[in-house]
Amino acid sequence: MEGPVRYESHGDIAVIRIDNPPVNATSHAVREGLVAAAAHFAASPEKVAVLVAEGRTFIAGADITEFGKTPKEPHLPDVIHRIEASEKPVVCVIHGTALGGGFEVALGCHYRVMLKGARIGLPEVNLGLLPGAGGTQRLPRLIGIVPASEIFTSAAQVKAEDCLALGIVDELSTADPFEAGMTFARKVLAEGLQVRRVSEMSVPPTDAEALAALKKKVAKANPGHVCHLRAIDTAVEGTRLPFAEGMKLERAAFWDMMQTPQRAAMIHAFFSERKVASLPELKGVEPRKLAQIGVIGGGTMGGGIAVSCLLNGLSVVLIERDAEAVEKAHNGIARTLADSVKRGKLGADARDMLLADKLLVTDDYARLSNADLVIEAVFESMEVKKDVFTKLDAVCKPGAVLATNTSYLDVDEIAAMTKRPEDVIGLHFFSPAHVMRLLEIVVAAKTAKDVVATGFALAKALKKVPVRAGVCDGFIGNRILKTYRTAADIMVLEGASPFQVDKALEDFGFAMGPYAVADLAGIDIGYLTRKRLAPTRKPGERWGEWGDVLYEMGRLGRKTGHGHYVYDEASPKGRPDPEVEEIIARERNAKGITPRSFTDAEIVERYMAAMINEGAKVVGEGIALRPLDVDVTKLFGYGFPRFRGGPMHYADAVGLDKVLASVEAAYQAGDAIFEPAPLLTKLVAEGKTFADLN
Ligand code: T1G
Repeated sequence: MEGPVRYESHGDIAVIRIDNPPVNATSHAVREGLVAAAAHFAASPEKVAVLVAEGRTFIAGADITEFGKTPKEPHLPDVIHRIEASEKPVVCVIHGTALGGGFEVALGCHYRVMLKGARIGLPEVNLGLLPGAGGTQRLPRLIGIVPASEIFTSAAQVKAEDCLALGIVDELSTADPFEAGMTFARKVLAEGLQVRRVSEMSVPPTDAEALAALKKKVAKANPGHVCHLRAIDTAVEGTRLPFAEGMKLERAAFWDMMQTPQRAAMIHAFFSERKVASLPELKGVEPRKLAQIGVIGGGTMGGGIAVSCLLNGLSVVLIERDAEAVEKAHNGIARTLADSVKRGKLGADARDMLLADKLLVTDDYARLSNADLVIEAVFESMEVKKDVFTKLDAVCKPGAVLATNTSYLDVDEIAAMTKRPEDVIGLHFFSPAHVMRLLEIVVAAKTAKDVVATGFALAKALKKVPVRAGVCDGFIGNRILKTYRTAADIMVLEGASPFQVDKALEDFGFAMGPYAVADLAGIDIGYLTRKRLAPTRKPGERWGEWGDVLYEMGRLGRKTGHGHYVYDEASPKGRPDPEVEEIIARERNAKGITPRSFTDAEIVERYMAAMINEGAKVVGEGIALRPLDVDVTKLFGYGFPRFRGGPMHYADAVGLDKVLASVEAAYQAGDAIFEPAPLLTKLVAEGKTFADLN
């Protein structure tokens, strides 16, 4: 047989081998090949078949590059039905990550062998979908509706040991996939095992309370999403029907989800996350070696960066200014690692090894002499950074990469402080640095290409999502944040309550509204930013100053238990403080503003107009390479709702002409932040979309 599916005869055992790199996705050719192989097996003398895949993983799912195109037969559910309908047993071998349609193929086989270290999962909800090839109908029959629903609504990957315990697989193996399959096939022959179809099994009893509790938890964890609850309902209703009817119900539900804007947005997010990590300009550029990392500053950011490096196999030399700060930094890192142990993310022995062998915290800069890359994470002051980079220039070996974690300062100016500007780059982590996946890689004018490649290699090593950024105040994320935060302040000055603004944006899907974020980050951060930006403000520009009043009152947000919200035992998540409304009313009064009411829809429209317009400026100025880089930045660093795909994808969905109209309407008041972006105006004039630039 030609193509990505081959058929081999090994005596009484047939081996059906899938070879469709990079992840054996069930492309049209694979589906056709599987149908042909099943027919060949039925007509051949072999008594048992082994289904196995080449490369690093069993089937990793349906081929998502085919999504959005007209589906071609044979459809995956029909392919799986052909395999399951075989009169002779089919054994599949799971290695790597059998996800989505890949796991569904495995469920259609009669026996399942799994390699230790392998994982299964049904991550369709991460794409705005639900399992569409029998996952909602077979898995519940195998392990029950509630355990199955937990798997396909969490998109979690389930370890081999747990799969064996749950009864999802029959055996674990440490052999290679082919050997593991052959061994089990010989067992089938020796014991005369017959076909065992999951579709013919009856569903184990469902605990109604557990199901209700799961639905409540899923709805709370995925506000605004439709696919999670639809998946559970499909499993509950479908498995009450004869299997074939249940499959029809699942198919209908799957195609409903396929049509949703959420599916388009989440597929966009999926592919964009991969596109940002592979820059054409870096093709063939060899990154520099990365074994030992230096970190300057052991505070929240420096400590988090050190932990991220330690958890990903890199050794760390962390510099603090004196013995007391050294001890404090070391204890902070130890506490964070202890937390990882408590949450089961790290073994206690591994933690001890990291602290003993992979981490050195010292006040001696000379210990950086062998560092391959050093990340400075000290106070956001150009003077302090100048001192640090002058020292680094003196002690670091030739070829060491010198990185700054600054969140807005001029990386060109920092590079100019050294004799090696070509080795200087910005690596902007987001707090907490060992959790947040976004890493802005800020490329200065003189940064060498292999230093950029090294930044991307570090991102991969740390499992971060890297976005290339140019040099400007705030790079991509914080520059856009400044704009839509100002837009929110203007609406509050004009009459909206900050609490209404937060609620409207949380209903839109943001993890938190801007004022809850301000309380979390610290009102002092906002205060210092406003002071820093004040000289750059254009005449007549408006922005909120009540934050300065809160700052002067010592109300710094969560860390003091009081900011825009009051945080105490009664309301740990914070309750609106009516006194903030009085403070804002006084500011409106002093500025001669007569307050007006806002609808939630207007709040969202204006807020998003500001975000999209600034995003268009950032792309137009080349600070971000493409609109999708802005989307990824907001998705992975700022809690933008994934089911809306990012601000630029959302803008295309709304229609750029409508967005431009919102921007122009807001600009009537003369606020510079709403000056229409040239790129946005150009795309509307040409009838194009941001997607055309991706
Ligand atoms: N289809 C096509 N290409 C895929 C793919 C897929 N499902 N998954 C990955 N790729 C490409 C990816 O774009 C990249 O390409 C390369 O493989 C390596 O990926 C009917 C409808 C499997 C855990 O959601 O989670 O089945 O950039 O960089 O970090 O019910 O890829 O190299 O050219 O991510 O080692 C369900 C999604 C689909 C799995 C590997 N399946 N993929 O991670 O490599 S919907 C998924 C992943 C479905 C059924 C429904 C990960 C991975 P390139 P990578 P990785």
